[in-house]
Amino acid sequence: MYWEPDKECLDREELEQLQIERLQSTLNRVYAHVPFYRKKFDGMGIAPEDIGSLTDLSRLPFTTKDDVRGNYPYGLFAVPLREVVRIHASSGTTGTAAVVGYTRNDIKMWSNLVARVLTAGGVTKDDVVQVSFGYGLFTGGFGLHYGAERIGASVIPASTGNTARQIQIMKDFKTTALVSTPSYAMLVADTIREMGIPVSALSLKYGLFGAEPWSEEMRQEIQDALGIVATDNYGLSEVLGPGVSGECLERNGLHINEDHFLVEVIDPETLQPVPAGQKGELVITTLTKEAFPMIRYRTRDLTRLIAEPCPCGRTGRRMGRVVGRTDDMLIIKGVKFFPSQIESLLLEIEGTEPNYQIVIDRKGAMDEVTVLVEAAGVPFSDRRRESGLGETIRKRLTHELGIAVEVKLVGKDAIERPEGKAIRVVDRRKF
Ligand code: DLL
Repeated sequence: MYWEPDKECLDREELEQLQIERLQSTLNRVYAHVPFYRKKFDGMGIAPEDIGSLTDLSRLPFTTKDDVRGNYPYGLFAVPLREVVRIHASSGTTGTAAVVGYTRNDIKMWSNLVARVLTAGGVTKDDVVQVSFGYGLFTGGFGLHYGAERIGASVIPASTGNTARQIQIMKDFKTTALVSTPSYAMLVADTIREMGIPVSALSLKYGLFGAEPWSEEMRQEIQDALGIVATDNYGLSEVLGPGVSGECLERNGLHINEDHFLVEVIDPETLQPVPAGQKGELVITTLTKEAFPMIRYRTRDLTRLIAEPCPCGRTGRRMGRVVGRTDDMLIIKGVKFFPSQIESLLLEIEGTEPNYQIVIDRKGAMDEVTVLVEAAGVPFSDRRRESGLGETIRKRLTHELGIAVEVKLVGKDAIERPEGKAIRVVDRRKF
């Protein structure tokens, strides 16, 4: 089943023609309305009309997360704010978050692309869709909500938290499709077991999971525990949010909505394209975004393109599941942050050394984060002050990062530094 069959099954030649037309209009748009791009293009001696074919794409400059941050908050918007009807932001503190905007047309397009992903994952207007993503600046909640509503499904905006209540809702409201992070689906499965509710008491059929990496083993586990068909979907705030790509029921790679995004996979060192099928960094150019167009955005996500046609009939090429990052961004329960965010916070708190280690463990279904912090100024005997400091750090980090973390204070030089270089992250999870 398709949401927009004429577009999802477009002949490749027609698709490429559409892509080049849309690329040219996007380039004209950014050149005319975004000084950052105009300066960059001018500096390289490129005018939008020089890009006459898809192979010319490689002549355009890349855009990075730092470029987005450097233009905080609205510097990369290509329309005046009065035309923007929605603003989202990726995680990060003020000044480091990526702020993204959508026009009314962008929201319509976004809803349609998410509707495609949901339809590919089995969802129809007869479904009851429970969206257990955060509603807020994060694109997950609203993005999937609008897509599910677009299909005509009955949408439950459950948001995150209070798992026992979510399960009660799932049971009483007869939820047929769960939309969340894969790790949340694992928690739901565990909690159902603990509550003694048999899966047969639920009406679940489909699970549509994204926003963080997961493995084929995790898919099997979730499918077996919840008795559902689970598909993977991918996206990122800087180019849209969810709706960039998603698996069909074949569950063998994520169909990219190529009529709206141009994708490349490059070697992150040489920045040259890698041969089809080979792993590299995904680079995305938006083709239809009005408020926040993106030219050659380096996602830092590692994946590969799958050129072979899919039995489902969609012609959009597929990407393999995301298998890693080329930077040190951490994803815990779908929340993204960088070790440097912890570092700058510690620098603000008196009595701590900016020497720390982030330990991530997966206990059962959920990730647990413990931050070891060297606290030099605290005599070890002074237990009360010590725990006070630990609590202060815990509260600040939890507040700042948006996820619960544990803090353990350790003595000066307690964190090992092999050859003087600290190991900032110990990730014991297996994907
Ligand atoms: O996570 C958008 C989204 C919401 C996608 C809900 C799917 C479902 P950001 O918060 O900007 O946006 O984070 C984007 O998350 O660059 C990847 O590193 C990671 N990511 C997203 N989807 C997947 C996935 C949303 N299916 C970053 N598999 C991306 C692995 C994913 N990683």
